[in-house]
Amino acid sequence: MRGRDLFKRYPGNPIITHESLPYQSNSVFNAGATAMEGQTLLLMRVEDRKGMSHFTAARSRDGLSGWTTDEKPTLIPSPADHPEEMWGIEDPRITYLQELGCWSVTYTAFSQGGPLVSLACTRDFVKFERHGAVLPPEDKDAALFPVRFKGRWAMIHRPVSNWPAVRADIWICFSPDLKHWGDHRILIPARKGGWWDANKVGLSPPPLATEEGWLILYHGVRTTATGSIYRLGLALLDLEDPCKVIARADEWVFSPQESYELMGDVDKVVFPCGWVREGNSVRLYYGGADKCLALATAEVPELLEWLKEHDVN
Ligand code: BMA
Repeated sequence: MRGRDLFKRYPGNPIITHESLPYQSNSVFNAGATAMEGQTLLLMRVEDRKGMSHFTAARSRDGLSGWTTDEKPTLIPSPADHPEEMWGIEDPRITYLQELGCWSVTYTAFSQGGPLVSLACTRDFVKFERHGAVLPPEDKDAALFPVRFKGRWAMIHRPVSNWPAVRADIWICFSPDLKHWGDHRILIPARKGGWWDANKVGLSPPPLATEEGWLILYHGVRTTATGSIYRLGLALLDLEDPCKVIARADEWVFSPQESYELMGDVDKVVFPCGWVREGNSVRLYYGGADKCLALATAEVPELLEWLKEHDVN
């Protein structure tokens, strides 16, 4: 099977642009996604014309078209009681926590000290209960698993280190209460040298439960003479012990190709923050070049089969 066939772009892409929002903005991209009351809900990152981001919800019956967007921003930065949100909130990832009957939203808060991981919970995507900053800067690309492991919640995140040179690996940590996080360890390291995912990787959408393990879609950032290229790769974690990486593919599976991915506010970027499974299919929602929102679909069994063929873990 050829990697380029795994994710199929929706012919109506881009599905949402800043021109289609009910109020003026600079861009709409990097949306979290979930199924809710028979609809697909996107929590979209909207960048305003001051440069700061907030979230606005959009809903669709089939998850493909007919999107209706909240008339006003759904969640705005609240620097008065959360100073870490002074320069905006970005890149939400949504996980439904059945045990608590709510959705967690992990997002990047752009603080004075740099980007960090914040957490909020919601039951309706109207009211949000903030848990505040859960991991200090620089840290991004965080998402919760939907279940506890041996009594503890688990979160994937992506701190940045400058040792021995700047590098960014995917980490995992655990918490008894969603507030205090510990047992930090590297989960998926960036590769080195000439690899497409050398030096900087990060989780894209939250881990997806499959029959064979937690499916991980992550981004790898390649630095070139003309800038970065954001591409996507696959890995698989053990269902019982998410610290165990069962497989990791060698090649990327999705890369900027269409004009709305190649050209925007940041060129050559595909950046998903959400996917929704329906039967064997998955709908992947991704930001195109930090400007618009696009959709691609894939078959989960095909992703798992391809991952096995390409495993170099
Ligand atoms: C990352 C994040 C994303 C963005 C990407 C490309 O660091 O900030 O929000 O889409 O860079 O610019």
